[in-house]
Amino acid sequence: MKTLTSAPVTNRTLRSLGHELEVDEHSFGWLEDSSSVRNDPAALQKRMDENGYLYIKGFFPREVVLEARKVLVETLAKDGIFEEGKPLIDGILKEGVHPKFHTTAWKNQPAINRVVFGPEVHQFYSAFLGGTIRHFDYIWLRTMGCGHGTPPHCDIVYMGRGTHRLYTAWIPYGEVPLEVGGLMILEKSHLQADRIRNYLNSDVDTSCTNIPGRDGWKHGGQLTNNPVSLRQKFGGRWLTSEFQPGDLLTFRMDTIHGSIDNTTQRIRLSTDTRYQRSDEPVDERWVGENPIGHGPDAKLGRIC
Ligand SMILES: O=C(O)CCC(=O)C(=O)O
Ligand SMILES: [Fe+2]
Repeated sequence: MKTLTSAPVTNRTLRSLGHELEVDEHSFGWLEDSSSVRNDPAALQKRMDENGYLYIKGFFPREVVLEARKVLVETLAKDGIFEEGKPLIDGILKEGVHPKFHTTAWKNQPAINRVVFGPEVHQFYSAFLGGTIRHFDYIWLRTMGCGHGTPPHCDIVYMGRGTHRLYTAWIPYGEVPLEVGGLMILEKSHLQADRIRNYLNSDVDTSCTNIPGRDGWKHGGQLTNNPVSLRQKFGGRWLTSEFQPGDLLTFRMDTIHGSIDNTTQRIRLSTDTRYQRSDEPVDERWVGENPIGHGPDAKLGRIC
């Protein structure tokens, strides 16, 4: 008997954390582009409620994002991570160099601030949230080399001490085809938040002071290290895109996301930044000139 199999969405083999992603149409798909409604706050709200994310292709002027890429690769080049003799702008990493984050290269960079705190973002979130907005000062700069992507997680566990009406903006600096490993979102996962309520209520900077041997920090923030079994459990598809400079992907604090492994020597440069209404409480770990972040001053002990 002939078995019915659904068509693959891509012919590429994709992995996340080393696990081969199922790429049939029930398991994998493309993010929906909302650029046609980018100036319609009611439509944006409705889509955010339904999908847990908004993907807006061509949100920023391309040249503004490419200027930020130039500044970033020039700054990162000082660490000696790029192969010599190749155009710097291509960001070709030396063999054996596997960076993931950079904690300082984003600081005091007008070209990056122009993107992440510029007029497009400001206008967008003000309209979307219906009031004056503010951002976290900390900028998460990802410099992903060949190797594993980011484990599935929800952002709230890293930044939940203020309002939960907080949105992440994920912004690629350059093309991110599938093999370079962009962000992926687990379809409608925010609608299953009740299944992971304990996880969503946790805070990576809290430790259990009453349990001997567990007075280290509770967890690294990931939901799992297996994006494939997670999807099988939750249903829905892993959604991603072949990202272009200028694209914006914004999502909720309880939307499950992770990223695809980079199988190339090309650096995947992206930032993630956060926005909220300014009349709502803010998570103090991420504001100010030198945010304390997950450093020792952020740690809270509690009785578990
Ligand atoms: O870029 C990545 O791999 C992860 C990004 C992320 O977790 C975020 O934007 O919140
Ligand atoms: Fe995240």
